[in-house]
Amino acid sequence: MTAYPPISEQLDDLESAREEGRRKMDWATQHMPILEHVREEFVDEQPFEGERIGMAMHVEAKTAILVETLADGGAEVAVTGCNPLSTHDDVSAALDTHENITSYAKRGVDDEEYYDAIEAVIAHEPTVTVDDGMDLVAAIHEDYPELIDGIVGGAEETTTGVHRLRAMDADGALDYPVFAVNDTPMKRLFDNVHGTGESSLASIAMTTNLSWAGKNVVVAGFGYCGKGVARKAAGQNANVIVTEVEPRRALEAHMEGYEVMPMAEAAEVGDVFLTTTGNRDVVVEEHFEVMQDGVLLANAGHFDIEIDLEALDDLAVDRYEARDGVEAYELEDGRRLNVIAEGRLVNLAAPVSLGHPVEVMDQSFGIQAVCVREMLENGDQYEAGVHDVPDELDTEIAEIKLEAEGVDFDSLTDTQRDYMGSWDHGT
Ligand code: RBV
Repeated sequence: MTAYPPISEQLDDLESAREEGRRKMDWATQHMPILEHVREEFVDEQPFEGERIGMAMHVEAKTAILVETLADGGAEVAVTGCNPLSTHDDVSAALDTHENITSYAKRGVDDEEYYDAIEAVIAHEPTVTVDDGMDLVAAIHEDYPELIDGIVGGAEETTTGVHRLRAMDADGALDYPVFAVNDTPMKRLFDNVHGTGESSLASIAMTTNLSWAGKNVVVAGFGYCGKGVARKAAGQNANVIVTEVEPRRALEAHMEGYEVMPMAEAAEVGDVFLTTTGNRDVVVEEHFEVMQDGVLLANAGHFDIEIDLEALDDLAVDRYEARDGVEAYELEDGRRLNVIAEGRLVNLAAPVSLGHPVEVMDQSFGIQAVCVREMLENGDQYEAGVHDVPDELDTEIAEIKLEAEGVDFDSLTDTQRDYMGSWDHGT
């Protein structure tokens, strides 16, 4: 195995990086009541004593609070990034001061360093994995299958990761149990919708200093993320156009009042293109050929495969950095197509990006934390494969959040509960 160094051995001004990273984490934690609640429980009960948790996630302030929460529960945690551009080095360095945590995450790594860092995490021989995008699970299965016997289970954060895991499971190739954290209501309805919507639009606005008002914003894909982006863009007075391949989703977008059309048509009229499909080749050469001068191209899906940048590069006669985080591709006829954050997920990978808002990540990471607890308490009840998160864990997190927000809500009476459970009542 490689001897890839932790972040603390890679930075020049380590002390000030750690200080700044800690400051970001202090801010985040003030707005993360769920993790604070869970952390108190973990500190008291030490549920992870003797366990080793391997993580590949977007290492910034909110993720750092999850990492610390797990470490404070007694685990030894090794963490790295899940995207070459989303790490905040200062936060990574601050994490690396914790006696139970080793952080290998660094911003701007190339492919080789990215995978070396994943291997460095694997070298800790994790008993639990926490992934965002499934790169850790994939690397363990492909290159270190001998470790699988020692792994109790894992948890996966995002749509793309769960999609990959389900494909792996269908092939009979997934050899330990993994919770599909992404698929819970507490994740999907908030993180995917509000989180992606708000943070993608905010990152694009901050990166370009341009307005949404009056723009034709083309949203590719009307899943949970696309719905959020479309709704927030409409809320900023954009004219939203949706492209879809699934008839019911296309109809849903239509009934929500958005324009729905094929990408070939949208390409001609769009001012901003934002992909959220999780699939490859969504915006390709035939679309570049008809786009207007000055369009913005950005991706909010997990991987940088939705916009065909190779084809765009082939078409371009010139390429230059128009602003921090904006690469202009100039075509033969003089049109400039502006790609934001190298087509990587824009809410985390642009230089100014901060990821999803703190409040939604508190929810997502609250579920991650109780999933790790569940896996270690009851791992023997879960066979190899993808598992839905038990609903009572999801409701537990919702209740903690509602209490923190001071929101009261009703509960069923016994009569109502009986009624809902019976079938012999008609007109
Ligand atoms: N995401 N993490 C952040 N730490 O700031 N922002 C978004 C953060 C997660 C989100 O849960 C989504 O499913 C995943 O990133 C996509 O890689």
